[in-house]
Amino acid sequence: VPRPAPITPTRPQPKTLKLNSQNLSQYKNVTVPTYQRHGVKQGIVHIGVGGFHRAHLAAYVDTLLEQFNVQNWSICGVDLQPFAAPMRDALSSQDNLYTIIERAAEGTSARVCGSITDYLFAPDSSEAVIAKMAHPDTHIVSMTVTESGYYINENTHELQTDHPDIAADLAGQQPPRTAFGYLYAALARRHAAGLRPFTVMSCDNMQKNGDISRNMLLAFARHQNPEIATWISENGAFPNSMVDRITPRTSDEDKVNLAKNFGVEDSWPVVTEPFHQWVLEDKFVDGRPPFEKAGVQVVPDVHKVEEYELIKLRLLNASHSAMGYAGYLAGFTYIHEVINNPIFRKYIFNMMQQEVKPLLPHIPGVSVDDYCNTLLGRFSNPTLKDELPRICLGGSGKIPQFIMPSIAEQIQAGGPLTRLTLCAAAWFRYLSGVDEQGRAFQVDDPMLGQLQPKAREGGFEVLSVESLFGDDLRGDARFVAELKKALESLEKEGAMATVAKYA
Ligand code: CS2
Repeated sequence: VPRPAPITPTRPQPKTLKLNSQNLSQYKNVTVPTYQRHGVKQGIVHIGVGGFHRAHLAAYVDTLLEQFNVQNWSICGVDLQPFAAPMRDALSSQDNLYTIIERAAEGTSARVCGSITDYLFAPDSSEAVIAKMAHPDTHIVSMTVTESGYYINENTHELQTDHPDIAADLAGQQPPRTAFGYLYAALARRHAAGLRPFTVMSCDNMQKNGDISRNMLLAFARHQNPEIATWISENGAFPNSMVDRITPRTSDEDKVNLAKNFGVEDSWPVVTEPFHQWVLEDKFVDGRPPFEKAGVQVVPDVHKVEEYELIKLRLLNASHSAMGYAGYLAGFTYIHEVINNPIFRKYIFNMMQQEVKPLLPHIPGVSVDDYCNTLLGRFSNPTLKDELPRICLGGSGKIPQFIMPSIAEQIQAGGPLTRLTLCAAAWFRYLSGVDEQGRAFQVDDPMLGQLQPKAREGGFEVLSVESLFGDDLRGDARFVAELKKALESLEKEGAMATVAKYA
């Protein structure tokens, strides 16, 4: 995604203007969309208009609209959960425009993104959302609903049909609660209307995110109507992808600085790093934008996508988790502070090099060592201010994805796994919601009700949760012993001393 040269103005701009279509031409030092936003059809409906979507897919589509004049591919944003009401309010007050603030160590640049041209909020009208997805102009439904939005049992790899949200959707309660409830309702409508299915494009951080979307949706559909399940299975498409761009939570200070330095009054800008990457399997059933023109690595070979996914999830996201839980317990606030601490830096570097790297595939032209060094640079970016609570939230969707598969493979290989195990132990300890000074803090996790009591009994019992951890882990004596040891050390010596011992 091309960007303007970084500018950090030394003098405040004379006036600030509220972000909306009319004011666009008046901003200085800000890249703005010059394409006609109105005539463009919304070929993409995207579920989950959080920071990541707005810094990633929406930014790539904005480039296509601005530079390549694509006509049928703007985005209709959708949020499903009531907690997203502030996003609805922010976008609707500024013609669905928002600013992407790109922060590098060398300076900051700002770009207004125009690719979201409509927005629907399911709690206002679930029917409007289903009708939009079922509309013939919709060719792709993409989603970032977080790892836990897939309701996958990490042990059996099946849909958690007994989860209250899925059970409610399967029973037809209205409005639907899950993405699958909406996808199914819209696809059933397309089936009845004689249309093709849309492509379901997951943009979540999961190994085989397309395959998981497919398997979960088909399981859901089979419970509803096997004929529709077969139709989706035979005619639908679920590309796998590796998505990457570190996107911290937007703070009030970010908004103030945007107004002060760039003159843009935006009620919800998004802050991100210059780096971005997207490797996408070329598997679409009803057309797609020419993503490659905007720099997306569109590849025909699913194995290539899987290799990139493995490298990214098990190095970047695993390192984030390893810095997040232990770093929080050790009293840090931001990722760059953790990685700039020599003990943590050594721990993360050695976890990547010694425990993860030997398990990774070799992609010609991609050096894992360079990849790790780039990661250390990205983590160290002091201007990003990526807060640990963002990294720590939803661990039940992260640890089983980012950490446990490497541990399971090291169990098989008889290889080193202590640093990875410390990361899992730190999460178990973190789940207790009590810090090392005995102060309570809030843990944000959809499974907290089930996990916290176990975490408070010393932590080890968290491993007994069958929907998260496989018998291969529970049944391995070496891993079990290492986990107990790490938990004990965290309890007795604290996170900092334990990381120093394990580094
Ligand atoms: C982070 C990711 O939430 C997390 O655990 O690791 O959000 C990470 O910032 C992105 O995957 C970067 O692409």
